[in-house]
Amino acid sequence: MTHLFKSVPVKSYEITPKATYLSRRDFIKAAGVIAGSAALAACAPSLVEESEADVPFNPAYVDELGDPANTYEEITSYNNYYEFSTNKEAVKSLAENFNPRPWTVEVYGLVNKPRTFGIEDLLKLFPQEERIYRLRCVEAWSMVIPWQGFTLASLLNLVEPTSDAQYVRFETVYRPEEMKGQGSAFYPWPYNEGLRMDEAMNDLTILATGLYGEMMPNQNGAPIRLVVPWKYGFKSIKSSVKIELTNERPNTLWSTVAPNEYGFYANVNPDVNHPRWSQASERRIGELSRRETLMFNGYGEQVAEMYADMNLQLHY
Ligand SMILES: Nc1nc2c(c(=O)[nH]1)N[C@H]1C(S)=C(S)[C@@H](COP(=O)(O)O)O[C@H]1N2
Ligand SMILES: [Mo]
Repeated sequence: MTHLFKSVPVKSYEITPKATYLSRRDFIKAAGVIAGSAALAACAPSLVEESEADVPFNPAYVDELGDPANTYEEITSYNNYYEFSTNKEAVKSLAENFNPRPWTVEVYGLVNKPRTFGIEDLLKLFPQEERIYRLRCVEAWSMVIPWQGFTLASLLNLVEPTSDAQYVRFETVYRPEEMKGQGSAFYPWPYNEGLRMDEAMNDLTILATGLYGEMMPNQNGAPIRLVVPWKYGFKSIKSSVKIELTNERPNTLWSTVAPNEYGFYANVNPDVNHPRWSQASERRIGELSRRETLMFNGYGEQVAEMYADMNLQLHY
């Protein structure tokens, strides 16, 4: 299988303390280009190699468009995780006492081999690889995040979906004692999400267990969360405990709360605006000017085919 994106196995000796990486702003300065310009995407990595920046630069932490990853600090202190808070800056401290051990993920439904996995099993069974992906929130901000994890397909293949399985449903843990946001009657807890079978089996779709070579921080969805990089961030459900194979399209929290604003597919699409704001551009965290939003968040080559006969204005 060809990997069109950056995908390297995580080797501990390659993991340099994150503080020694160039910050996003230093990277842009070193590259000698203006943030957000097309030139940056095309030639940033080689420019940086030639610039002999005084801070070590690891080219592994650049996405396949040449965009540098956001800093660990940015990725872990600006989070959407409504189980804790709707305030992105407050999530980190509110999630501090959440305990992601012990943890099990039940994989069941239309499968030949249903199985409940301990998080340790998942870490042992599947080689953890690094994937540097853009994350585009429906609220029109974005980041580049170096995840590590494994493909959802590798897990599903192990449990053997039956030929009736058409969708995969995911559910976040329900722990109102530890997650005070789950006390809010406004949302139908637990958070749930879903993918069509082909989306779930796509090689871009991963279950992430960490970022920047470290175990997943609580605020980012410890100990395991879905990452579907061509869809709006809300599809990438955090802290999953259930994965169900089904022949019915699953309910999803956001399409239940506001069906006219959030559909089942939620593919990143600059041509379909949110009813209350434009989706044509986005604010990359750490950059000053806005950048254009890319169709399928820039992953069209790997995913557009799945939607070839769908009207994406209708199936938003
Ligand atoms: N369980 C759960 N998963 C969730 C959310 C949430 O509130 N609860 N927020 C989603 C949204 S809107 C986004 S943008 C991403 C943010 O992921 P990050 O905090 O790791 O950047 O997580 C998604 N997964
Ligand atoms: Mo989001």
